[in-house]
Amino acid sequence: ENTPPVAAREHTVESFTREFLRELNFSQGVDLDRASDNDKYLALAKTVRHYLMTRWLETLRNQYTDQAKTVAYLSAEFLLGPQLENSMLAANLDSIAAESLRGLGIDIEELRGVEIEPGLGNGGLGRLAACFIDSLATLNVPSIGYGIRYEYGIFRQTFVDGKQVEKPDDWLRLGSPWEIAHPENAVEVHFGGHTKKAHGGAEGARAWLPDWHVMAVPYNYMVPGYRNGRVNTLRLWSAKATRAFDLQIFNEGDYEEAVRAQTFAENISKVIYPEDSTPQGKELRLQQQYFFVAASLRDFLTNVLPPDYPLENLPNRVTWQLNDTHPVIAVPELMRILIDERGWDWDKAWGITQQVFAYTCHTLLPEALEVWPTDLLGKLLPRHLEIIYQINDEFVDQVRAAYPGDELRVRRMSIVAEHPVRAVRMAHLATVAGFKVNGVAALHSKLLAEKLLVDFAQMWPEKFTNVTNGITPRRFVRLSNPGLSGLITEAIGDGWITDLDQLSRLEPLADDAEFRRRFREIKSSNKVRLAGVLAKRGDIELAGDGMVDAMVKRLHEYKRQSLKLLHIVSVYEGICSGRIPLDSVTPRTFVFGAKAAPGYVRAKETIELINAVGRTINADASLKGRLKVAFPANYNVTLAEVLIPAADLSEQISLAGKEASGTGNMKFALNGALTIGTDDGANVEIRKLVGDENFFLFGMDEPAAAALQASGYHPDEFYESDADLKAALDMIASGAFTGGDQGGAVTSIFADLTEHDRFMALADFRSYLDAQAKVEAAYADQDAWSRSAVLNVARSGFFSSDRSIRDYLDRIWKAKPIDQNA
Ligand code: 26Q
Repeated sequence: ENTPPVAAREHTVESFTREFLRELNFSQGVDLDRASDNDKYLALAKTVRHYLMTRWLETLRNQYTDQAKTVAYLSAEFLLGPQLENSMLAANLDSIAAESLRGLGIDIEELRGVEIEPGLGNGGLGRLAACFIDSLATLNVPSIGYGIRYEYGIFRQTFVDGKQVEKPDDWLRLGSPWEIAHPENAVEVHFGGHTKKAHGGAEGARAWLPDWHVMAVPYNYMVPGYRNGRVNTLRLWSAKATRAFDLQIFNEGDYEEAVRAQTFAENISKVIYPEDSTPQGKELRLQQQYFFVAASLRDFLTNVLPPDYPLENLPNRVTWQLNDTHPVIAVPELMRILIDERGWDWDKAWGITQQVFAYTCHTLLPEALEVWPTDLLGKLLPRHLEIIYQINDEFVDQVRAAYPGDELRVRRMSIVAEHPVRAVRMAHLATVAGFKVNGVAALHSKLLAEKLLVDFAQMWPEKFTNVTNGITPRRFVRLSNPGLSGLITEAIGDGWITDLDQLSRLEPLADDAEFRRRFREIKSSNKVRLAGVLAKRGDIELAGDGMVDAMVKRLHEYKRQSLKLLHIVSVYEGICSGRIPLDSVTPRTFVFGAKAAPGYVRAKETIELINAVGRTINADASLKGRLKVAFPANYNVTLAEVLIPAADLSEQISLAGKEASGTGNMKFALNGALTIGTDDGANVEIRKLVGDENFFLFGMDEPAAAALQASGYHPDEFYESDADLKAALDMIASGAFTGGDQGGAVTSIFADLTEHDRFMALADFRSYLDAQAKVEAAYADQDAWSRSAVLNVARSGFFSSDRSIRDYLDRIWKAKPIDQNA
């Protein structure tokens, strides 16, 4: 390997043990024989943290001297997952720590079980941010992540009678050893009030007289590169009331009111919004966005840049990457700083602003685009609204100049919408201000430029680019699949961990019977590991040594968990009615993992129905255990790490043109699952790379789906004309899974699918069933299946987030890794 194993060089099992015991005694205040698992976990975490700290301080010191361009990744979500193992791996302490603890009679596995993962994200977007900061550090790119330290992460999902019930995620209850608070560096963030003409200052400068403010307290997290000595920073902000909290209306010297005011301020970082598709225009959400963005910009300009840095040169020192529109209020915030605080004129400020922001879009659903009513925006951030209006005035003039007389186009493109209420379209603002706009997979970027943002792409074709998402191979292969990692390393060395294209060297081994046998052996021990975890969580069983067929992702209609359900019901109905001989059915466990947004009724009904079908199938002795449905509650990063390595089949079945990319699809392929999927998002690229013969494609492609939608889609025609589909839907409607109950979720889902079916599950049903038949046939030949699985691994190196980050560097950031040897 070319990178020096930093920690291993400097530390021994003995020194590690000494440090661990010192932490136990002097930080936890307990003796080893009295220590709880939590004490031991915290002592271990702090020991590991110490090792990384030196490197962190070094990285921070270099930040000033290097004068390098920094990538500031602004994201309302970072779905980090458990930290202990990843930190040990990065620091090259994993084997030292294991040996040290073994020597003390401690089971390190037990301690890992104590860790509560920080669930500071909803799903794909938040996890992508976490993968990206891992890759940035590993690639030696000076960078900093900025986000929110939610006191409550994504809710903990429980099931009561098969229905989702949300519980607060009190992830900080035992303290987090991975964060370091810096209250002394707190930043004031202002809200409300009004503006007036500034005395002096530049033309157009205004004074903002806010009427309340909160403190933003930074909490730093270490982001270690993989064994390269770099430790970057993730800075998450927590809201704290000022001691003299001066919200006018609460300022009457009333103690109870004062405490209430404090609570009000601290609510800003209290809880993550669990909606991830149909954003509600809630004031608190806007407060969160401005809160972390204002603090982050201030922090960067005053703490990361050298004192008195000339902001004319800002584009040489930073790109602020906007992770979706959530941080877009940064655009008027920078304008405000430059004009009102630094006295710049408008054109100069806009010239710089347009060079430092780039925007990543993560959706194709128009209803998922953020729009803020100007009433609300003006009340909370009056100066920012003025600036947005002015940006829009100039922009609209530009459109008129480019397309004389095309007022419809002007209306379509305007940053400010007039209907149904006057509101700011954040995606338009981001596109106008950003110097680049990227989608997250090839198809998505194409559709962005041809559909969602077509007017903008016509006006500024050079602004639009693609960066296909990726995942970190450190967490999602090396850590989560030690068996496969060992096999790969034995075959090709361990260079793949930081250079995933090297997996292509496994290709010849797909034809090696012994290699395939060992691959299968690993898959099956990963299933045993999964079965153990599921058993511990409840009475969920796997179907013997059968196929593990997994669909894990947020619950959304466009992702079509309902189509998966129709398949399961159809197989079950076929067995019950004698159409399908039980012996012909491949033993298989359908695994679901999915949280529904608490207010998303249809999604919750779908969960209820999946659980109802699962309960029925799992209890039906006539199936002889050949079919099982496992729906463990609370799918999260921790569970993903045991589930994905055990999967044979990856379900990626969204309606074509709706899933921007998907990243779970990549994790499965890299762990040797075959995909059954539509021609959507990154599936398109996966299929191209792994080959048609190693991928089960089905369903309409995007043009076909768009055409069917446009011609008038009638799901009842599919229901009436396909006997199997009808039988499956009728079985659901009959109450067969709900103890005879034909109301509630049953009626509602049946009616929706047969009457509306917005995402055309019924239209793709037959094709999906045919593809599932091919899956069954292919799985029957285990040797051929494992050949395909190995080829999936060998050909998926492209999906490393290291490659994504290199693409961002080349296409967008124009920043360079620091040359370590320089
Ligand atoms: C916005 C405003 C108010 C409240 C919530 C939100 C909000 C929060 C989260 C909106 C969207 C999200 C998350 C979106 C998301 O996860 N998108 C996914 O991003 C992945 C990474 O690019 C893609 O792979 C997925 O295709 C895409 O669905």
